[in-house]
Amino acid sequence: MKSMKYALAGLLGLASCVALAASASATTIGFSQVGHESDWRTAFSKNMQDEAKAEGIDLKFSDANQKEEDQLKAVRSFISQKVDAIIIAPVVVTGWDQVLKEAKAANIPVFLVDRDVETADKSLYVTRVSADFNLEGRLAGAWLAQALKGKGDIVELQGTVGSAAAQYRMAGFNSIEALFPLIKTVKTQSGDFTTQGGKEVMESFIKATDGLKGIKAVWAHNDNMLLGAIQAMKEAGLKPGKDILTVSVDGVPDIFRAMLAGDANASVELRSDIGPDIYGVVKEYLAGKRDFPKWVVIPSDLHTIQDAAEVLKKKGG
Ligand code: GYE
Repeated sequence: MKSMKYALAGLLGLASCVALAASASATTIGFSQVGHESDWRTAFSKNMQDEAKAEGIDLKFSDANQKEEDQLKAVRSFISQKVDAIIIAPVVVTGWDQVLKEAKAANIPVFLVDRDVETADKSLYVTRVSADFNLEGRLAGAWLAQALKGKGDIVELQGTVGSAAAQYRMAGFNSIEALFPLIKTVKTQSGDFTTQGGKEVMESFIKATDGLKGIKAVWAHNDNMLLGAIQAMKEAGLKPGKDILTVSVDGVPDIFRAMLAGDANASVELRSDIGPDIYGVVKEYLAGKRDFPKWVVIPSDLHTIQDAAEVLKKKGG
């Protein structure tokens, strides 16, 4: 009898050990990130990694260098590693159906962050957590229309061709521009969301327009391209922030520094500290919740020289 008791106690002990081990084994998440093309992206990657550590998540982080083929490879490797969930920030909107089907067949839930995908079957991902890029474009357009008093030619630096961030921001901005018959975008080209890209495109605009003759403003789909464009304009002896008004998106520390130096005018802030929002959704899903909106919207707002110092301080700069 006594030995039976011991055996039973031993068994119970073993069972609770197994249970403990299971609850202690970390959630494994694969995250396919766009790249490291901008200050916003780098800050977002850092936030995702720091937050994973803080929450005890085993994060498999993959930087795709702005190449969709690298993202597809990363997602397939996450599937073969049997991660608990996959998070994708897609470089471009097209080309995702097949790999999303493969994840579904492997019973691994997929979550989109930041950029969007175009897919015929929205059940291939759980939800998307991101800012409203179209609204960001509208906010930028509304500020600029007001600053230009409804009149003036402008040039545009587009983000990565085929990316949701570039497409939706452009559409939002254009919907506002369309309300003002005397505001016209006379030059537009992609600078691929990088500082260098923005600089080179602006140099070519300067050449093609005899030193931006008649141009009143520049609209850039992100701050880094604008920072490059500011360099190009200054090198050409122009005065960005004064003769050429500027508006862009992201709200990275350097754009507020540029505002304080008088070289930039306005930026729509895109939050980069959204790791907790994303992991929160993933964890709820893994705990059994199924009822999610198809889009969890992160708010964005516009900043100018009026609050540049304050915002920069908050960002630790
Ligand atoms: O604005 C830009 C980045 O997809 C919204 O990508 C994001 C954009 C962001 O590289 O800086």
